[in-house]
Amino acid sequence: METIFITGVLGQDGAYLARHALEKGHRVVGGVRSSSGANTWRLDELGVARDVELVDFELLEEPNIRAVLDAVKPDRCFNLAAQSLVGTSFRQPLLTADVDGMGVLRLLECLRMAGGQTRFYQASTSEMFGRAIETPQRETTPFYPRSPYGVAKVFGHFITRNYREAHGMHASAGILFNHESPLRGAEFVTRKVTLGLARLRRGTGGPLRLGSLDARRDWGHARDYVEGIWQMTEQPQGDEFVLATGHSSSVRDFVFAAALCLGFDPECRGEGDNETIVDRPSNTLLVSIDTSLRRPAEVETLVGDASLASERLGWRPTIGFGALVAEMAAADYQRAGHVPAAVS
Ligand code: NAP
Ligand code: F7E
Repeated sequence: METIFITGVLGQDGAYLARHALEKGHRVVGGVRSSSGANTWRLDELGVARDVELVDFELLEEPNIRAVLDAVKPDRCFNLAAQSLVGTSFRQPLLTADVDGMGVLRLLECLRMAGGQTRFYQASTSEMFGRAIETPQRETTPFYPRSPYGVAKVFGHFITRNYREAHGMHASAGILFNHESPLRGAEFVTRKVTLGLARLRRGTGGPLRLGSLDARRDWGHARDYVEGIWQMTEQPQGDEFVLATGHSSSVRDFVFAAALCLGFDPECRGEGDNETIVDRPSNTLLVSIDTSLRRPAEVETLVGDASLASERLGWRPTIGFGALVAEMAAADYQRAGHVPAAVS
């Protein structure tokens, strides 16, 4: 039995990864910010809340990191904690840089000072490719981040590589493309859509406002992606791997798929910023455009090539776009029937 330490354990990936590690028979300790309320709804939904040991953890606070590592003595440390909202990073760029960039260095340095034997995983992101220089994006594609979030993550990525090369640490970085699930935060577009349309279907919410329908993403399922994350830390040495499905879909495609799952018959009307999506039979407005929700710089389209992960880790996504959307829509339809405060 190993001791697995997961920062950001209350987030989407943290919850799935905690369950994955528990199923493998390990002790799981999760870092939480009691200052933000430590809401365990995701661990509760997965039925593992009582099996994960929670410790107060803040990436901005080096003495706290040191004390936690000293007490926990992890065999593996998965750094999933981050200010992960791309839009927010434009409004809070310094905080984002401190948590998502310097926070990684603080953690790595504390691990090094503690002996450097802990296997480390850093949550890197396809947002580092930003205005992508080649398609599909792979491990060797140059980075061109388009947000403070992306820029901070590039620092986290390279400092992880540096600690591997300079200090011989077993340090890996997964360049993960968007991965979603019923446990996704409601601020992200996929969950915003499934939750919004489910409430509309239940008659408990109004039409959705989205920044645009054109952006394209490579959307996979978080359950698949935590298996790839785990595999990276099982390798003889640390390395960097892209995890992606290889297929991209637009926000419009996502809205259509979710609307169909929820029994609507969606149709586009109008063009550009006046485009709307309506339910044809009832003439109900489902989605309109709100340009104030757009970001100062946008990542238009991303699609990844996970060949290296397939070759070396034996990793392949098993849940396709249609099944992902159906699972999210069904979960939110259930929730919209009794709207729990935690996901509202
Ligand atoms: P998430 O749901 O937003 O979870 C992030 C977690 O980090 C939250 O539990 C949050 O705690 C915690 N956190 C934030 N600031 C912190 C700080 N200063 N100190 C300690 N903890 C802090 O994110 P996710 O979707 O699970 O993603 C996990 C990681 O993968 C993130 O690093 C994200 O940037 C990265 N990533 C995600 C995707 C994706 O598509 N999901 C793709 C590529 C990379 P609270 O609960 O207290 O707010
Ligand atoms: O946006 C567009 C938006 O916020 C997806 C994070 O997990 O994945 C996530 O970042 C696209 C963007 O995710 C709305 O502008 C349109 O083009 O769901 P999102 P993201 O920005 O791709 C990466 C890989 C991460 O690493 C991040 O941590 O959808 N979009 N209208 C909208 N997005 C939102 N949130 N809300 C809208 O109304």
